Amino acid sequence: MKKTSFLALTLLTSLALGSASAQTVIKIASMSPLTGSSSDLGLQIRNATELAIKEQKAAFAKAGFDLQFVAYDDQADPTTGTANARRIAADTSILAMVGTLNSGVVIPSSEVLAPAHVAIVSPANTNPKVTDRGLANMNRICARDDSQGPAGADFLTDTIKAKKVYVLNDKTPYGQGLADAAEARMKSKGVTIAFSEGSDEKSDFSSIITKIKSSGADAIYFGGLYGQVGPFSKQLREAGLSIPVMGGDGYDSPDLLSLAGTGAKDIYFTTVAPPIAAVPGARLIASRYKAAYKKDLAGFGIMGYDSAKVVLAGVMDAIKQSGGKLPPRTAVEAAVRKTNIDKGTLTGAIAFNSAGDRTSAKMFIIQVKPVSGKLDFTTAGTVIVKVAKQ
Ligand code: ABU
Repeated sequence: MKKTSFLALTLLTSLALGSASAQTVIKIASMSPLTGSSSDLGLQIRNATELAIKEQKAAFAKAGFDLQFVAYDDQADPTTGTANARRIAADTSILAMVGTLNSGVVIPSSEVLAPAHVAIVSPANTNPKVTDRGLANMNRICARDDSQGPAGADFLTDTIKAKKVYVLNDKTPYGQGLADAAEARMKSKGVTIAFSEGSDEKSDFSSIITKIKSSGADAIYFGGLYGQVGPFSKQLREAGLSIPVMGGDGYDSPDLLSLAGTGAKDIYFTTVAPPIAAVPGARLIASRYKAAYKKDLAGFGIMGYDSAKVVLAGVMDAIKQSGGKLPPRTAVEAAVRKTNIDKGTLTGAIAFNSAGDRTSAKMFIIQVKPVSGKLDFTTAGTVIVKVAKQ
């Protein structure tokens, strides 16, 4: 190649690169456990957020922005979550975050992100305190445990006809709050609480099982996550106890079945994430998800996808309000709270009340039972939870 044409080519290449990098970068973060015992749910949130962001890269490029995704692993640990939150706050190109899975992580992390005005849309955090603190940046598209606990208690008393219930929780804000809400409802319906305790034990449940046996309980309510409840159920059945186990959305992973093995019988749970069969519009996204991540899209992936859609709509609105320029985080925070989407989401219309709670959220009651000779999740009921706009 002649020296002059080589120089011309170099110039053209750098001009092309220059124009690509001239686009202002907007980053959207996700935060969830990508490692550890609840990573199956955390990866659903991460991956589905990434998918929604990739789908909108072209629209943002047309508006003059290079839309990027950055994922943080909180390991379901509040200290790791708050350290991540400090990094997110310091990276001014991050305008909003989808996450987290664990209420015990999002509560302190959102307090770090609040003064930096980083908007958060949670697909999964159900503890009432998540939104009851009145933070302008904190929103969620899922129902709350003050609805979820009573719904589980109602199922246990009205459908399973439990009379004496042993209540357990995992000692996290989620598990404890959920179990407390269920227990209060059961007590109000005349159910005897055999015993109520918290345990963060992950592998050897023998002493708890001995106590359950001698209590004469006819059912268990366990507020916890599948990584703990799976091995607990396995050991419970191995010890010869066949009483029903009920809990909340923390059970909503296929890994519950593999961890519980043959013990995955008579397990019931409420969940704030829809089963894939309840979301007709999820087929296309589910096939994209499978192609990209070699796993099936599940409930918390659906919730992660919709959370990302809310965040992206808020950022785009804020860009428009800023005359096409990079909006300040405060504008994104305000636009996200004003969300009023009724198209393009998988879980239906999304709007928030003044506290950041979804004005109409759905819950599902799931039963583990054999389907085509194999234990699986089946839907036993649905509950709509409505909250006032203000
Ligand atoms: N609700 C999903 C699981 C956990 C949490 O809220 O902490």
